[in-house]
This record gives sequence, C-alpha cells and structure tokens, in this order.
Amino acid sequence: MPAPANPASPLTAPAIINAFTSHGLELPAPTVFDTIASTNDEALVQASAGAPEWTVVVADRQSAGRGRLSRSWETPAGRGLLFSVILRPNPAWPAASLGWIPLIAGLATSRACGAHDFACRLKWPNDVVIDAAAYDGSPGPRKLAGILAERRGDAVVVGVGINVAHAQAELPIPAATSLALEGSGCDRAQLLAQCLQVWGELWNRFRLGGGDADSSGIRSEYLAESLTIGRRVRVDLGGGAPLVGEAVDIDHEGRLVVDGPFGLRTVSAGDVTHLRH
Ligand code: BT5
Repeated sequence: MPAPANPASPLTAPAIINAFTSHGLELPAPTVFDTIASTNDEALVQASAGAPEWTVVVADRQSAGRGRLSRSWETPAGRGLLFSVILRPNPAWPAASLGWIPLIAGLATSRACGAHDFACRLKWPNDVVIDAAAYDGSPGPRKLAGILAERRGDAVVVGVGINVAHAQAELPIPAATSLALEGSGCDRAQLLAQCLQVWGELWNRFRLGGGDADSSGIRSEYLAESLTIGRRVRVDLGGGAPLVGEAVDIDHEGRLVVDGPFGLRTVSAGDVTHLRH
C-alpha cells in the first residue's frame, strides 16, 4: 500500500523557495519532482547541460533511488528528504580534494539534522548515524541518512537521502532510523534549506582553503564528529578478505586509515562495520 502524502511537510517548489528565502539562500531555482527515478540521474543530466553550481534537484519519491555500488535507496513517498546538488570544484584543486566532497556533504547533513536536538555522528565514509549505544544503550549505529557522490566531467553531483518521517516498518533495514523515530518532527523544505546553508558555509571555507581539508579546518572538525575513529572496525573491500583493525585516522584525501596486524592500511572505498571488541 503506498504511503500517504505528507501535507505537514510539503516538498513543493513554492515551499522550498520560501525556505531558501527564509534562510537567506540565493540559489538557482530548484527542480522539484513528485516522482523521479533518481535525483542523482537528473542532476547528472543537468550538470552535463551546464547547470550552475548549487543547482538542486528534489523529489518526494524515487522509483530507482541509488546507493553506492549499485545498491538501492528506498523511501516511501512523503517520508524522506531526497535531493541532489551540483558542485563544480575548481579544476586547479589537488586531486586529494575530491575525496573530501562527499565527506563535507555528510558533515553538513549531520549538523543540519543535529540541529533537531539529538546527537548525529558520522560513520565513514559519509553515513549520518545516531550513536545508539551512547543514546539509549542499544547496539550499533542507526543510519539516518546516506550520501552518493558521482563525477560528471568537471562537476560532482552529490545526492543526499535523509529519513524524516518514516515509521520503523517503512525502513528497509532494522539498523535504520528517521528523525520522527528519534522524536523530532520536521518540515522537509526547512531541513533542505538548513542542509544547504551549513553545506554552503563549509564549501566556502573549503574553497577559500584551495580545496584543502586541513587548511580549511574541515578535516579536524570531521574527525571530531566521526563515530568510526578510535573504534575497532571491519572493512569489507568488495572482494577478498576484510580488514579488521582500529580506525585511527582519515587522511588528507578523505581515506580511512586502519591499524592492524598488517600495519597501517589506507582505504578509499569500502563498507565499515563497527565491532564491539
Ligand atoms: C548510501 O549508499 O547510503 C547512499 C544513499 C544516497 C541516496 C540519495 S537519495 C537522493 C540521491 N538520489 C539517489 O538515487 N541517491 C541519492 P550505501 O552506503 O551504499 O547504502 C545503501 C544501503 O543502505 C542499502 O543497501 C540498504 O541496506 C540501506 N538503505 C536503503 N535505503 C535506506 C534508508 N532509507 N535508510 C537507511 N538505510 C537504507
């Protein structure tokens, strides 16, 4: 049975433009869909056609929402905040800066969601999670939002999916949560504007720092909000034996550094599980 619409949290172009205005955001007009296959796919097309930086594509529902590595992102209509942003990093920036683009999006999403009164943390690379063990003693982090960054020429499209109004039964995995389940009601258009405001501030600092996560101060801020660093982790690399060790750092390229019997290993992509011991 399809989920009902969410009139308490309209995700229409007028509601979004009002929210942009109330947050002082001067952005290109967003493209807003009731249903689309994937906001990332649409933003990639718009990026190829020359759409400017901070063009935003928003949908109430995706019929083929994508995660990393061909996985899916599932959200019933009216429940999530699903959007993609076109960024145009300076081609003169060092290659290392590209790795930080999705991490910056995660930091911004975490801070915007965290403004709704509970502690969000970051699980490398860029899952926004609730630290369940610290929050209510239940095991494992609960995933609130996911991020998918994809390059198209000089542009990077960053897609963000945030669980806003889902009941537990509407989430595809038990280790997921929503703002509503954590006790926070929220208007999706306002949350979108909050995300873009925080993200824009971080992006400006990154830009002024020449795309350097260290000199912009972003790396140290990300590390402080990381739930992964200092933990024993298993990293599945998509083939072969997983790495098991302690997550000790995120380097200047945004890669995870794991310390184990193998010495220090640097991982640029993989799935992390936080281990208890
Ligand atoms: C992600 O991938 O977490 C990136 C998700 C990005 C989604 C946004 S929505 C707007 C934009 N347009 C798109 O098409 N995509 C982006 P990954 O780390 O691979 O996690 C995917 C896994 O998360 C799935 O295999 C499920 O296990 C789980 N999952 C799927 N839907 C979820 C949800 N709503 N909440 C929590 N977990 C979910």
